[in-house]
Amino acid sequence: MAKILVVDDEAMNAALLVRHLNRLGYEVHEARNGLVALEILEREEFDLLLLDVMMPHLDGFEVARRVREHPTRHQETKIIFLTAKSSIDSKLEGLQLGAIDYITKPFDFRELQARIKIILQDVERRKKLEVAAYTDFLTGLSNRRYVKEQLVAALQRVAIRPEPLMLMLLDLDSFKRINDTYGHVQGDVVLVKVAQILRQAVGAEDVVGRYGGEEFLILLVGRTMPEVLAVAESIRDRVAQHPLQLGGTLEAITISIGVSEYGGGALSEWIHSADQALYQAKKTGRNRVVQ
Ligand code: GH3
Ligand code: MG
Ligand code: MG
Ligand code: MG
Repeated sequence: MAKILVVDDEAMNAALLVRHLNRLGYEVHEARNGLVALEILEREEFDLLLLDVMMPHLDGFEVARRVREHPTRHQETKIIFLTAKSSIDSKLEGLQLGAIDYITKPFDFRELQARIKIILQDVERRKKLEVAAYTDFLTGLSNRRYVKEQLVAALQRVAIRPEPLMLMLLDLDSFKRINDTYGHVQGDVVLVKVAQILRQAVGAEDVVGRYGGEEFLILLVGRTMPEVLAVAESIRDRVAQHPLQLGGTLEAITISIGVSEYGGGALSEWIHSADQALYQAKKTGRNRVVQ
């Protein structure tokens, strides 16, 4: 459901808008001046702002300016100005601030409704594309692009506020043989099953991604090495304890895991160190966790 914030200093205007929009099924919040609007925007994201311009203290243009200047949030939030200021200069100012529309009061609610519908349909489409761009099609896990962005973001965060970052690289053992024996379609089934085990093994806030063909990556924040090794060990064990029915045969699947804690420095070094640990796990017999 789309979320809309109505910002207007006149109680009647605000109440009328909120009631109309609620009836259309949108989730509507209300702010009666610019400062309150900014406070709400500190806490929550909205799909659309309906902004009055003339308000005491902080006018609608200034609210829009601050919203657009926010370093990380609200970049995608759509803005419609709803105002009695009808001069071309005001319209231009509103549009130059990045508003998608500028509607002058008095207005016909049916027109506003139609415009909002078009804008929010577009927002919906963009959200779907964004999810698709960050999702691995086969397993439904995050894809490599998303994982990479999360790793970069995590390094930026710990540079400001230190906390432990743990990286797990996981690679299915002898997967080529599974493909060769049972075919690629069955191989894909194995990847989906393993992905499910990984997703269930960690919390919703942990990043779990498909990093390559039969290689996965997990990023855990704020956990100690013993905790993470225990998680890795339980993943290894669950995979090994879940043989899969492939082409009429019960086939044991195993996974090797390399774990590395971030120790400062470049992202590539950190990934390399997890990769080295994974390589050791392979070299020393597979189906094991190496730190
Ligand atoms: P190791 O234990 O050393 O990891 O051996 P391995 O056979 O797993 O390693 P290798 O890297 O030689 O083979 C990985 C195989 O994974 C090769 C490739 O055909 C298969 N693979 C990669 N992506 C996919 C995929 O999306 N679906 C399927 N079915 N197979 C894939
Ligand atoms: Mg006003
Ligand atoms: Mg591999
Ligand atoms: Mg492998």
